[in-house]
This record gives sequence, C-alpha cells and structure tokens, in this order.
Amino acid sequence: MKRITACAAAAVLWLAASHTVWCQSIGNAKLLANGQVVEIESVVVTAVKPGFFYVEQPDRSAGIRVQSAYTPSVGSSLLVIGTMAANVDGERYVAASFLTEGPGQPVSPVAVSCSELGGGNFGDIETGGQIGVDGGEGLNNVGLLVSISGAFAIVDESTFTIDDGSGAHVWCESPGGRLNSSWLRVRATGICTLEKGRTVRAKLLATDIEVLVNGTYEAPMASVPATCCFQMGNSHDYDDYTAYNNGLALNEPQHTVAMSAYTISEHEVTRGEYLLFMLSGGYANPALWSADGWTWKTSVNRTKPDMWDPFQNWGTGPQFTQTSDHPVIGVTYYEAEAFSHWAGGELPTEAQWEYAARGASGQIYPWHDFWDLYRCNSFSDPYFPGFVTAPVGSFSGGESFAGCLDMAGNVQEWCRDWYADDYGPWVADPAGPASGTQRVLKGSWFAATNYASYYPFRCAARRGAPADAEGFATGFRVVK
Ligand SMILES: [Ca+2]
Ligand SMILES: [Ca+2]
Repeated sequence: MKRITACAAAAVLWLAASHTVWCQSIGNAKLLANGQVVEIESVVVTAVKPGFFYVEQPDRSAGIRVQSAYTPSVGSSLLVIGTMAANVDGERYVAASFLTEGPGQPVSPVAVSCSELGGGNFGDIETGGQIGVDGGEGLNNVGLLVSISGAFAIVDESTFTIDDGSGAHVWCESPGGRLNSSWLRVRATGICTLEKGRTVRAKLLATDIEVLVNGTYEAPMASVPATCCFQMGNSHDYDDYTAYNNGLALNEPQHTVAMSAYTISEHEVTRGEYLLFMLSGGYANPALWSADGWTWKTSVNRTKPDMWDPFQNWGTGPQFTQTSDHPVIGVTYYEAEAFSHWAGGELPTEAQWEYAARGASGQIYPWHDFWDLYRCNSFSDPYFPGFVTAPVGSFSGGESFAGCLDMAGNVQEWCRDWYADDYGPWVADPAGPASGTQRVLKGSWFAATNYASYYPFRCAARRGAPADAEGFATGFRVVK
C-alpha cells in the first residue's frame, strides 16, 4: 500500500499511539485509504457551504473538502481531525470529528487555465486526470480555491461553462443561480470539485462570478420630453435654387405634431456596441429580425456588416482605422432593425429622430439656426479631414437640446418609417405611411460637402433608401 506510506513515514510514532495519521499536508492525506483517521494542521478555510467547507494548504499546493456541522469563518486557520472518505463523484473529503479554529488571513484564488484545471477532458482520477495547478499535484487541484475566466455559456439556471480558449471548457455550478444568458465573458472564482458523468471531470463550485463582458446595450439614452407642438420640417427660409432642387422641397411644409416622451441613444451605435450584438448571436436569432429582414439575411448569408474590417479607405484613400468607438457603418435597415430589437428598443421614427435633433421650436441645426463648421463631422471640418468617420461624440459643441451628438454629420441614420415625399396627415407621434419601397435616412454624413446652404445637415433633411442598401456612411441609433 504505497499510497499510505506517504503520511505514515512522517507519523509512525503517532500511528502507534493513537491510530491517527498526522499529515504534513492535505496532499498526503489524499493518498490515505478511506476509513483512515487523519489529523491535518494549519489549513486555511477557503469556502463555506451548508454542512461542509473547503480548506487549503497555506502554500496553495492542495485543498480538500471537510464534512462538518460546524461552520468556520472563511480565512480562519484550522486543525482538523477526521476520517478519510470519498463521495459518489470520487471526491476525497475528511469527515471531521474534531476541529479547532484559530485566526487566519484572507485567501486569494489561484488563477488557472481551463486545461490546467482539467476542464473538458478529465479522465482517470486515480492517476490524476487533472493536469495540475502550478504548485499542486494531480488530484490535489480538487479543493483548491481557483479563478478562471473566458467565454460564458449558460447550460441551465444554475450551470454554465467557461472556455478560455485553451481547448478545454470547465463545467461550473452556481448554487445561487442568478445566471444571465446575456453574459459573454466572466471570471468565476470557486472551488475545484469533481462531477461524475460519463467520466469524472473537473467542476468549479462557483462562489463568485464577475461579469467581464455583458452582451447588452448599455449606451447612454437621452430623455426627450413630450410636447404638444413640435415644428417638424422646413419652413421656406432659403433662397438657394440648387438646394431646393436637391431636396429641401421634400422637407416642407413645416407643420405641428404632438410627440410623446421617449429616450434615444445619445450617440450613434458604435462598432463596440454592435460587436456585442454579433457575439450574442444576433445574426443567428430570427426572433430579433423582421420577416423581410430574416429572408434577406438568409438569402445573402449575412454574418456581419459590410466594411466591418477596421482598416478602411473606402476605395479612395487614405487608410484609417475604425475603433470600437467609431460608429458602425455598412449596415442595412434590416440589420439596424434587428440590433434595435436586441437592444430592447426600436429604430426611431423620423419624427422622434428629428425632434431629438432640433427641439420643439424647430431650429435648423442641432445647435442653432446657423451653420457652424466646427460642430459636426462634415467634409469641411478641420478636425477629421477627408473621407473618415469620427469616434462618436467627438464634436462636443454639436449636441442637441436633448443631449444627442452627431445628429448632423458623421453617419446618416436609419429611421423606422417608410419613406414618402410628403409628410402625410399625421399630427401626433407620426410614424410614416403603412408601406413603401424605401426607408427614411436622416442626418447627413462625413463626406457631405459645403454646397448650397448645407441643406443635408439640416435636421429636417430627409431621403429614402431601400432597406437592403448599405454604405460607408450609414449607421443608426435606438429609441426606447
Ligand atoms: Ca470631417
Ligand atoms: Ca449622424
């Protein structure tokens, strides 16, 4: 019985006197047979559960479960006397018969990889299927307080897996539940235990879960108050024939509509926010898409926006880099619509977009009635020259009364309405015609030039585009 001699060699005198094996370490205790009485000194309590707790060697080389009705304090130092045993999963533990508790110190978890912990491919517990925490040995991982982080996948209300990219995901149990399917990456801290299924595998009994990346839309939302009398559309306040022919006539007449209150994204949806939608399975969840949108997505096998690559020159140069703070571009109406549903909202109606941009009195630009080169990303501003988008909110002087940024310029933005050349008869919360062939785009874009009257930058300016249109200057924001 070679396994027993590890402790016995150090405790031969104690054996003769008391039949209790004094063990220098938890690791040695684990090598004893079931039924053997052991005494382990100066171990530290790392986690406490009803009816049992876990202890570790102070040097973090091994840990073990202790069955006891007594509830020690986490961090305290213990002397444990009890009988070695194993549970149905093969996890060794001490059935305690005597404990003394002394002062201890806080215990920090050991950071390990999933493969180090023995995730995914656990095999023979007798020979140490676990690969081994640094400083520990084989089975001694069991009982250690460890921390792993990686991609989160929910299994049921109290079970999840973590995949850190090492090729071995670790099964985890959260006894308290409170798991959320929107989590994308987490750091779980807990005790390495065993679970016997087809084979015995490592399992983390989580005592703490830190959400590293939450796949939800958490962008700041501007509150827009209700009003009886939003002045929507352009008054005939210009005398530029070119501008008129280029579309201003489509923004008349200015007319009064009542608006209910709502919230709207303070900034255009960013690439970083859109990435969360993608990582959350946005392109694989038909519930988020309209029927037309899902049909389109499937027919073109769409998995990401056009021009998603961060390195772009739009075919015209110079090259620039889109960061996670740049607005997402290259999205069709269908993709914007699916994102808005994932975010728990909708695309804004044209009226909601325009009211948030200019306020009830209907001023021409978000900031006031006069064009200002320094307040938005156009082709002519001095800060972002050339054909480039700017990180959202780069023009702090350009915010609207509601606090919305980039309502003029940067990227034009999809609205929910079908497009029509006239405004229709609606006088309260207008949402456009019931059908059409194009959706509304608002807000101009980074490469619009300073031609006649800056008409594209006017809050009332509007155009239509097919729902499957995409471009390097087309983004959106969300209302709730
Ligand atoms: Ca610019
Ligand atoms: Ca914009």
